[in-house]
Amino acid sequence: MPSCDSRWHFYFCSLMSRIELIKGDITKIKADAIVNAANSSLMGGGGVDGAIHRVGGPAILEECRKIIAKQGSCKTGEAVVTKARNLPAKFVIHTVGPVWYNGKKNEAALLAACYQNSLKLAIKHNLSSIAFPNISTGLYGYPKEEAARIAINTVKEFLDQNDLITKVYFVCFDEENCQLYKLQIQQN
Ligand code: AR6
Repeated sequence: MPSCDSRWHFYFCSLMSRIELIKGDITKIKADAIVNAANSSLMGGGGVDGAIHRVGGPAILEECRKIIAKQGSCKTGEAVVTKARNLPAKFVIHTVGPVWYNGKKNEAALLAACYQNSLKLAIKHNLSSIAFPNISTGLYGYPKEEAARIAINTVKEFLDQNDLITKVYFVCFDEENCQLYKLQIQQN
């Protein structure tokens, strides 16, 4: 199996040229928005959530606090937006992935909703590039191969019907996810 380069580009048909796979740290990505794999409290945590708040600075948490005060918790599958503060991106879209319960709690639809709602929010804010981490595949325990399939198919379907998003980056932190995404993208 070929190994992942640090930055891996895929250019296939015109649709796939809008999708790019990157191996690395999402906090370094200069997109209009990066997506955070948050929890319903939006009060930060470990994994990519911890990294985004650490690099972005405390103003992101402050903005999250205001959102929660206004609307209550962010439910699984939903998404909200804050500024990205000290990050190179312009905005952070915080979405809450499903915890994996052996597929018994509607996890697949909830995971797809994370990608759909994040993309919808990007369009609502006139953003044209967005970077996703591998939502739910860390602490929340979603099987990585299935999560990659859902992520790619959901994004592809969305891009098919929306021209406003010109670039979607899938940012894989670990080699296993990177290989899985590579295979899935090649199969499309
Ligand atoms: N850049 C990109 N991807 C990353 C980074 C990074 N800097 N760090 C980790 N990942 P996780 P979840 C990958 O656990 O499963 C938090 O505590 C990681 O390798 O961050 O949705 C929240 O507050 C994995 O593939 O998110 C929630 O409580 C992927 O990001 C909970 O974890 C997701 O792993 C959410 O769990």
